[in-house]
Amino acid sequence: MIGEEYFDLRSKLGTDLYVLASLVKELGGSGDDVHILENLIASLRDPFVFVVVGEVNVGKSTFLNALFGADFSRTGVTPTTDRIYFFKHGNEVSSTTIAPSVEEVRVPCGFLKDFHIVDTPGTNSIENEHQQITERFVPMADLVVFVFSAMNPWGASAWQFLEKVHRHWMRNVIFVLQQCDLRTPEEIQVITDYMGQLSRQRFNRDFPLFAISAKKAYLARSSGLDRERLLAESGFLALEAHISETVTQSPARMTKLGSALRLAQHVLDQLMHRTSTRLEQVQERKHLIDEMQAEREVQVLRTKTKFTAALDVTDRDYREAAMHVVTLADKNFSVRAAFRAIKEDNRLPANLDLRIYQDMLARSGERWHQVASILEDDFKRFEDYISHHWRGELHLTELKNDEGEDVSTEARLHFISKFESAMRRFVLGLKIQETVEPGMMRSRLRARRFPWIVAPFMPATAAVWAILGWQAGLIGAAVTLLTALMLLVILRAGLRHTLRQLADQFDNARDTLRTILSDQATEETVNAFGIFTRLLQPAREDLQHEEQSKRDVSTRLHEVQTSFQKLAGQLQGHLPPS
Ligand SMILES: Nc1nc2c(ncn2[C@@H]2O[C@H](COP(=O)(O)OP(=O)(O)OP(=O)(O)O)[C@@H](O)[C@H]2O)c(=O)[nH]1
Ligand SMILES: [Mg+2]
Repeated sequence: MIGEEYFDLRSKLGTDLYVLASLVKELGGSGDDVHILENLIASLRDPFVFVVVGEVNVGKSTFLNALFGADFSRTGVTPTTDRIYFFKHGNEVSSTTIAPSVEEVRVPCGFLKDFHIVDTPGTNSIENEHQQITERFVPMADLVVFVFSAMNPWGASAWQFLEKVHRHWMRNVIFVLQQCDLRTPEEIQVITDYMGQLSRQRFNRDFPLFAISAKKAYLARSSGLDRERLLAESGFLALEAHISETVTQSPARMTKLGSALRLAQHVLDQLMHRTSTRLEQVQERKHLIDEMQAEREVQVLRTKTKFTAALDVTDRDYREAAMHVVTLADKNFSVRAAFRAIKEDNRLPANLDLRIYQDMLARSGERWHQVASILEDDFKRFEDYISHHWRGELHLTELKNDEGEDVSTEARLHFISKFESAMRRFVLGLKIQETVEPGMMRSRLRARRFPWIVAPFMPATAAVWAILGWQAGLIGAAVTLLTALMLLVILRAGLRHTLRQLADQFDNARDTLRTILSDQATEETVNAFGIFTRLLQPAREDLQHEEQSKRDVSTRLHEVQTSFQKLAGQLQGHLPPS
């Protein structure tokens, strides 16, 4: 293929530019960068322009068809190219007159995407088109092919035409001696020698000259029979090699690739810089969140430690309250009270648990309100710490509840209500009533039985007194008294025992109270500070996600970078010395 090396470089660069542009877009980069890259991609597509000139019927159109292996230009024995044909790529064949005697023809031929071909009528046919060709097409041409026929290479019009070409553009001119199959190699040698001599005389320079047979080349390409031999004989291989070199060595094109690469490299550098800066930021942010999480845990411990004093004081308060209740109970637990209770059936000490609950609230309530305020203050301070470190990126509006109340205040109120219910739970857990009731019932039963046991002794004593005399009567009275006394002692011992049980119960529950309150306070603190985890965790996950995607992008950018370096190396050999 003609210009394979150039097209290979160009297509690699095009792919890299495309990848880079999509990365810029993906990263939401600047529209300018995307625009630059898209323009670069479009500019790479600039096709090569070949202009073919020569006298009528020398085989210009046949030469073009053979060169590109396609029948896109009409050929024939009579003059067929009657105007300037500008061949470009199109999805279907179409033809538009773009200027008097200039026709733009669109043909669905792949190579026309890279090459625009200008086929011209014979220089000896219509004079007024010469100007158009020299002024309009030659300056835009990468290659101007002068075709001569081996049958008559000396037609004056082609040579005259060449004189009209500005010297500047002559460097793009090559000579093609066509239809060489109609002459012997010796004749061709004579002709080419003379053509060289002539061009040196008239233009003071040599033009690259190729003796070819488009007919044979076309046959080789189209039929495939005896392909190698036909192609070798056609002289096309040397010509194609020269054109390839012209294309690949085209300083303008290579410089263009080079500057496209440089511009793209600049965009890439910026993108890489931005990506790595952002990656660093993201990692920093992630680290910061981890630090804040750790700090949050420490803060929870710190806040919890502040409860110890309150727990100690509450323990003391509890002992006092318990003592008070035991004293209170003591009055109800007297023998007299037991006897009084016979009449009034439900004379258990009323609601001892409610009393101790209220007593505890009265003694320690204020202290725990203070603890709740400590929690609120610590929470606010931590909120400040987070806002400060997170520089407003975290949406602390979330730290309001549905009613728009501060979460810290909510935490305080919640703490207080939870403290009260913990107390209630504890007091219920004491099961005072259950401890006291059996003993009370027993003593009441004993009190109730007392008269029934003691009463029969009285008439018995009286009878003994009457029958056996006063001595026996006295003994009977003593027995009665002793029995009554014994019963009272038993009754009192039972009551003491119950009271002791109650006191022990209170004492044993001290640890439970401490545990319940400590657990409750810990739970409230952990819950309150838990909101920061709920706030930080999604942010951390987002960052984690972004970190991963930035790493992926970075890898892809490095791939483009590597490819750019390779391209730069390849281009180096083709760039004109600066
Ligand atoms: N033997 C031989 N004949 C050729 C060769 N190339 C072209 N011809 C013939 O020469 C004639 C003219 O060919 P074209 O390609 O139409 O020539 P042209 O220069 O485009 O002609 P115009 O467009 O009229 O100026 C045709 O009959 C071709 O078959 C060749 O290499 N060898
Ligand atoms: Mg023609």
